[in-house]
Amino acid sequence: MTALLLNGKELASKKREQLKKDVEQLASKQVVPGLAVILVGEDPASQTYVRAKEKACEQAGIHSVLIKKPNTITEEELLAEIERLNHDSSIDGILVQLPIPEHISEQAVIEKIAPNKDVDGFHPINIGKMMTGEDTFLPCTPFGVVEMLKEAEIDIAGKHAVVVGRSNIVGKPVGQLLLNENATVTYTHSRTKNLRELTNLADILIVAIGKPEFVGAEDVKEGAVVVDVGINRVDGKLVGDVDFDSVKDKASYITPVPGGVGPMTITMLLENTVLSARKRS
Ligand code: NAP
Ligand code: L37
Repeated sequence: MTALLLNGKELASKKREQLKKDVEQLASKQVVPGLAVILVGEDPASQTYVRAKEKACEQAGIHSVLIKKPNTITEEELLAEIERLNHDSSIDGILVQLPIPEHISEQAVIEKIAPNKDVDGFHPINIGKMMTGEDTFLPCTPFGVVEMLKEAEIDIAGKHAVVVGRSNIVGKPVGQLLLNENATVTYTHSRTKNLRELTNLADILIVAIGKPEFVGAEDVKEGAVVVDVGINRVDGKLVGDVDFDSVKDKASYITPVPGGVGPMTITMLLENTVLSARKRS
């Protein structure tokens, strides 16, 4: 079998066209969605993603401000910046690009963001709402993954989804969203003993570990849907956590890297920002 491509880049661009129209409609009501992105330090990957987010906002007509802070910023200063944005009526969404320097508490930063501006969906209140299936901001990467599956009309209900990786930003929430869609979910991680047996049971396999081409054809069930969240730079080239060339002959659907989940992550951020602006009171 040769897998069909889950083309994130294409879906992202279709969604961004629609967003542009939504933003125009809001503008006729004098509402311009605003996103503030805070970048601390000089991490090259984060710089690339933040730049891509700025550009995407610009194309969609979303007002965006990039706030760059040096590595030496104190936690107190960063929290004060967030507090200022919480009260800025031109800002509907606040995103602090992770990772942040070790001397600053990630949890303190996330909890400082007003839940109604938390377009990353990382605030404990929003995580709680996601778990109970209440309407809330969904974390961008997991949200993008589910949107790709839905666009391809892949049935999730009743399927066995195996998630490799349990980070707060990808693995845990993507498993929760698939559970909300009535999948049976298995989480795996670095302490899992029979990892490759478990991945072989997956109807839907989500891989988010950050290990280049970790999952090969032998780890995948014939006909499985394979979503590769990983982004690794190897010899100047981007590769996922899945060995695309071998797995594509066994899977029914597969996401490429680049051009898969990455562009969807950015698009769902824009969607969350527009959603937040719509709820502005
Ligand atoms: P992370 O915070 O580093 O977490 C990695 C997870 O993978 C951890 O749960 C870890 O287990 C698990 N893991 C590591 N090695 C493993 C192994 N050999 N076997 C099984 N599990 C293993 O990473 P992340 O932030 O979730 O990101 C994962 C990947 O996705 C990275 O490549 C990142 O660049 C990419 N990413 C892409 C997007 C996108 O939009 N496409 C967005 C975010 C991240 P423990 O918990 O036991 O340590
Ligand atoms: N929302 N996203 C949010 N909050 C965070 O705190 N760290 C983080 C986060 N992660 C993130 O933005 N990841 C991400 C990863 C990849 C892309 C975008 C965002 C992306 O566009 N990837 C392209 C290739 C980009 C490149 O050339 O490097 C792709 O096609 O996959």
